[in-house]
Amino acid sequence: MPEIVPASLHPLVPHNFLALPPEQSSLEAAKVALIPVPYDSTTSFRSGSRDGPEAMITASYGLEDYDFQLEVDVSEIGIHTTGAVEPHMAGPGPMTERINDVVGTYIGMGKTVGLLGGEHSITIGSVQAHVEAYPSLSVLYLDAHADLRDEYMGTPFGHASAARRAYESCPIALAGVRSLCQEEHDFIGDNGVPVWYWDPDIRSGNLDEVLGSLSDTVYVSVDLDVLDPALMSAVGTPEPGGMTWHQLVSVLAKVAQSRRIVGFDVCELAPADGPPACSYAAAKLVYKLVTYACGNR
Ligand SMILES: [Mn+2]
Repeated sequence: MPEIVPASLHPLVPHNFLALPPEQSSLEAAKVALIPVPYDSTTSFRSGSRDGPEAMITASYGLEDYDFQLEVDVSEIGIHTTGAVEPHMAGPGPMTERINDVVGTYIGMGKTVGLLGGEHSITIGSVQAHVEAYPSLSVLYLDAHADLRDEYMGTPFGHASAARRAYESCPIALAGVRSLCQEEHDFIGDNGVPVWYWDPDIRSGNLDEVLGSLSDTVYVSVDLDVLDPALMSAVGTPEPGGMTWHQLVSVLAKVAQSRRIVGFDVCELAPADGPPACSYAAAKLVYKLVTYACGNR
């Protein structure tokens, strides 16, 4: 039973995604569990994504509950914002296991899980937990970088290896890539990993082929640096070029039309590195993913 809030407390903003009242944000009432993961221990260029989850939650207060494009009132889906996952100080390996455990627990409760990052390494544990629950899972990995290094700066569980670890769990397709090292280029070639390299015209190239490689059950992982830094400068590794907002949303819409999105994450928001509009865009992307995952079931 959602708790009753006395009328005198109504002006207090509930501290959760979309600032929802208990009847739309309690664990029992919600279809979706959003898990904040304020973690950026393996970030190599600039840190700051540990502040990403909090910035997304605060920015979400300003979002309209109704998505006019999808004709869905997102608040009615029910969104529970969980407590933040505490960083594991024994290193990225134990942190991956911790995320796997937490995500698996919420999936076990029947929730659709979304992670608020945090750096991109948090995807590894989340994908592992989702594969366990959905054996036919595939991953759509939207990122300016390939993140396919076997190891980076002494760990196989860092942000630069997130796609590589995910690939070991289930099929993965990369989109928006515009920066990679020789090792990653060779790995893509040797293993036939489906990659849509960034192209300003999203109707050209092999995007349809790459999206077509996804199975029916999809986990969407977004590194916000897939967007043009002109729009999204608040990321640890801004890479020139990149998608516009509408291009990114239309890729997600395309996937949602023919596939079931069962989980997602939005990573690498480092709010101090950019204007407040970046946190707002990140929050809106989370909201879109909630809707694509649950809005038309
Ligand atoms: Mn990236």
